Amino acid sequence: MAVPIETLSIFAQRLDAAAQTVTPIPMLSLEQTLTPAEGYAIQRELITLREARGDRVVGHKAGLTSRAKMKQVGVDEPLRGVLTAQLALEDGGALSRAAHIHPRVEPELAFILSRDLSGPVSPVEAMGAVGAVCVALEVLDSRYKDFTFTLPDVVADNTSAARFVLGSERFSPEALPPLDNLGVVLSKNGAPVQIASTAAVLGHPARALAALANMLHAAGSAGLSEGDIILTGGITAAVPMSAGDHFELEIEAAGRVSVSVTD
Ligand code: OOG
Ligand code: MG
Repeated sequence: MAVPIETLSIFAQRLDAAAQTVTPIPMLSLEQTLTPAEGYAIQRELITLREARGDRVVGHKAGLTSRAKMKQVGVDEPLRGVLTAQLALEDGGALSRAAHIHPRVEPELAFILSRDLSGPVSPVEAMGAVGAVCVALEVLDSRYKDFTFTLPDVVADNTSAARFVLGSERFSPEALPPLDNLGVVLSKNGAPVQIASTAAVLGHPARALAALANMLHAAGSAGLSEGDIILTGGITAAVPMSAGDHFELEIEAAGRVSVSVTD
């Protein structure tokens, strides 16, 4: 039997409160079996709660688009989440450790769309909607205890989205080498902690963008819009963040971005 809409709304409020009070909660699926579609309904409700506080949607994220990420969290299908204005941090900015439950950071390639994009689309068609490319650090902070969840749980929690930092340099896709094999180095306190290639993201990050547009289409949701910021998914497993840490990401030809962690 389908979960009543009131229950989905209570779950969204619970996740919202967990983030606001920096207090982890037990997985929702321990209390109630949820389908992926119900997870997305809770996610939508969670975004509505944020919008009611003056936040606004600025883009979308694809998640679990690399083997390294799927393996890290034990969920093996790509997911989608929503990026809002209040999640954005400036390049070189500071993240408060105390404002997060158990933050982790991961390296990503980001796209900014120069036109609307709706599924079904191929990766080549999707790439045609990309106006700019930049590097990005995504900070994840699962609202669930021990950073443990099932697919519907993590979808409900807006795919653990907490903050994102875009590199200040933007490149037109034509100005860059092919995006299917760019070197990636994530450093912590000056030493590399993750070294990889953009190939890890479904062979080419454009596939993650197409998958995102196609997931939205399959769900009957609105497509992507001109100006949207798109995170194409963690290229490596995410790294825990502690107060005092400084993280820097460099992707070959696509620039750098950094974030520091304060108490
Ligand atoms: C889920 C979010 C996944 C990505 O880029 O793979 C994600 C998680 O790891 O908590 O953002
Ligand atoms: Mg991510």
